[in-house]
Amino acid sequence: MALTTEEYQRLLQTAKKLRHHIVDITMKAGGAHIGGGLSALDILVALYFKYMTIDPADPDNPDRDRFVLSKGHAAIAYAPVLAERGFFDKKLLDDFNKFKSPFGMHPDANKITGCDASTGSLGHGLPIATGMALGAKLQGKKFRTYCMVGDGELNEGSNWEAAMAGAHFKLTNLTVFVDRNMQMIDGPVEEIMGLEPLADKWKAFGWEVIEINGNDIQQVAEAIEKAQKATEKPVVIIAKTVKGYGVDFMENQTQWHYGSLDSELAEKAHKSIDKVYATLGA
Ligand SMILES: Cc1ncc(C[n+]2csc(CCOP(=O)(O)OP(=O)(O)O)c2C)c(N)n1
Repeated sequence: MALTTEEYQRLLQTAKKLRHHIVDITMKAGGAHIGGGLSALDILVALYFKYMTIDPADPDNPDRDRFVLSKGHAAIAYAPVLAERGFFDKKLLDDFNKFKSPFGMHPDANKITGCDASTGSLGHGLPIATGMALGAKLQGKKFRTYCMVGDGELNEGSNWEAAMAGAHFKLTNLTVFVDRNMQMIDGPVEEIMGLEPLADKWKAFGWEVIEINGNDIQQVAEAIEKAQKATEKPVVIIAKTVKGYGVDFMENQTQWHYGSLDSELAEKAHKSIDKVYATLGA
């Protein structure tokens, strides 16, 4: 096991707290991409609360690890993670996506402390992360770059150009997560533009592939530790997740790609989250 019982409990509690926060901000904002935010959250928690070398007091340190949220619409999960990690006051998120707020529906690195890349136009984050990792290698820097792409996002050809480059330049300092929640904006990924056999595709592009349950923090932790030891090939972690994870009426529902909550629905969402974490012992 990568995580001790105490670490696992700490990360579970953090994820639970953040899921409640995401529901609250979505309600206040009048809507957000909550389904893909909730599927991605456990990976963000493992990275930001255990594995990334970062310092909220020194957010621009050139030697810090980098993270690129290529599926930028999941800012509804990413911004609360940065706040919880101490990069800025979480009260600022009460105005998420409001006029003049630094927090729009997609993250802007020029406005958000701790955010390494502006994203939202799908297909651009992995090329950016690949450049960051190549830059580190050329400069002999030790920092690692992590990137998360959506599975629907892999419809964008630019990802595959970056995948070729990552393998060509042997970027073992780059780790990619595919949030394999099987859903995209307008339906199931395999119906809209099928990706299978996805693991074989990445392998053919020269990557080492790890497949996990991406909502199980222990499995996420184990995969990250394995990826950190890569010496030959860059590593992609295909993380099977559930879109809307933790909120029963959102899970695997296409219509919850983007949705809004009134107070009654938010209450139901909070109850569902508590139920899930009760079964996990948190
Ligand atoms: C270039 C581009 N085209 C279209 C969109 C609109 N869009 C936003 S989210 C999304 C679906 C992405 O699916 P996926 O990557 O699977 O996201 P997830 O289900 O994890 O939220 C689309 C098409 C966009 N943001 N950028």
